[in-house]
Amino acid sequence: MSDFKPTVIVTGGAGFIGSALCRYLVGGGLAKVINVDKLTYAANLASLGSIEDSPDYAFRQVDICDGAGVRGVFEEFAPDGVMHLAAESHVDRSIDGAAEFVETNLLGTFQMLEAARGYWQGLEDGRKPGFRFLHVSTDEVYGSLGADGLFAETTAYDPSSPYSASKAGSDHLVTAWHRTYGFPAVISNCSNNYGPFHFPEKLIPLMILNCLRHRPLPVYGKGDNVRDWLYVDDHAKALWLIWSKGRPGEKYNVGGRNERTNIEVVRRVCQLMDRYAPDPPAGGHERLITYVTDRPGHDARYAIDATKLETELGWKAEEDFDTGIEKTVRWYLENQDWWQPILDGSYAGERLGLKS
Ligand code: NAD
Ligand code: TDX
Repeated sequence: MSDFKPTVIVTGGAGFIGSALCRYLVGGGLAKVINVDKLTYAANLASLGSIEDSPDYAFRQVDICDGAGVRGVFEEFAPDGVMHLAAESHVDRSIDGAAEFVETNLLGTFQMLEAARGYWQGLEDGRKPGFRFLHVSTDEVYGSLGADGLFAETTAYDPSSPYSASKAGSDHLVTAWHRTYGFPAVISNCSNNYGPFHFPEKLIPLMILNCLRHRPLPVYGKGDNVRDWLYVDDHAKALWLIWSKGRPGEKYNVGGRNERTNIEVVRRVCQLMDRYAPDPPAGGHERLITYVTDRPGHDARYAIDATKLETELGWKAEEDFDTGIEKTVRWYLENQDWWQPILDGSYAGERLGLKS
């Protein structure tokens, strides 16, 4: 059985984390992947160029809110499980307009659960016990930490933004489907990811690309909010472990033990840009740092206790922040053909999240 290669539906596989997961699963020969993605502004099929011709990879453009469309994918591919990542993911956009967050994150997750449950119930006895549904969620469901402490799997939910509230609601649906129907679902809650192929509305790629364009680096508030940074490929490995070895009904926190204040992150990006893309006549990149109006409802600090994942499933982050951020900056410098079309099209770097 060790040669068994499961067939897995990955939703949101054209996004940042989903594409890293598809590359890991297909490139590593771990699974056959069906990427189910609506292709919103955040999607980019160019992130999948390295695997798009593989016989172990297929793509279907389907909205997860479309129950019939989702059921059709189950019928066509008869998968061994689901890794559900499709979501509206950007906190600032959820402040400007929450409707798509409620639709995709809550109602879309409901449609995925119902389609998967119906399919799972109809599976023959030999395949039924192995079926798994991994719901990929965020540490933002736990709300904000003070100066001390870490989020554990037992921490009470206390979401602050429309985004995190919609993710919290989706987590509750998944838990209910396990408790009520015995549906073999597992949940992961991860901290901030970073790395290649990250959409430039997010802090780290926005700072790199603004440095390149000599634009201000907008730091919200005082820059003292803390995030716990995880390199995206370490997250992909964690997700595979949780899908293949995690216990149904359980939650697993995923985090890199790499807490940084936002201003520390921005300064580090500036230092790396000074090294790899210096511009002596203009001066060091830190000159571009600009403090701007804070994000409404801005959580002060996130930090994950990943002990359960480390001890139960043997996961460990391989990248620390210093090595990961250097790789990331260099990737953006070497891959203008990936990000330039985004800046020319769907997102040019404007401030989001201030509409009320
Ligand atoms: P992303 O915004 O980069 O990608 C999301 C993908 O989902 C896109 O390809 C988009 O087209 C697709 N999608 C959106 N709505 C859809 C719909 N209705 N039907 C089908 N596809 C749809 O997001 P990401 O950063 O890769 O995050 C992936 C998942 O991981 C999300 O569930 C997010 O909540 C979670 N997460 C993200 C982070 C992070 O730091 N980025 C951290 C923890 C958890
Ligand atoms: O221009 C900026 N300036 C700034 O100071 C941006 C875009 C962000 N920030 C701050 C806000 C946050 O404290 O940087 C921090 C990181 O911001 P984002 O990149 O927007 O990420 P965050 O809001 O922390 O959420 C991310 O991690 C958790 C993902 O977008 C979520 O999908 C995930 O659940």
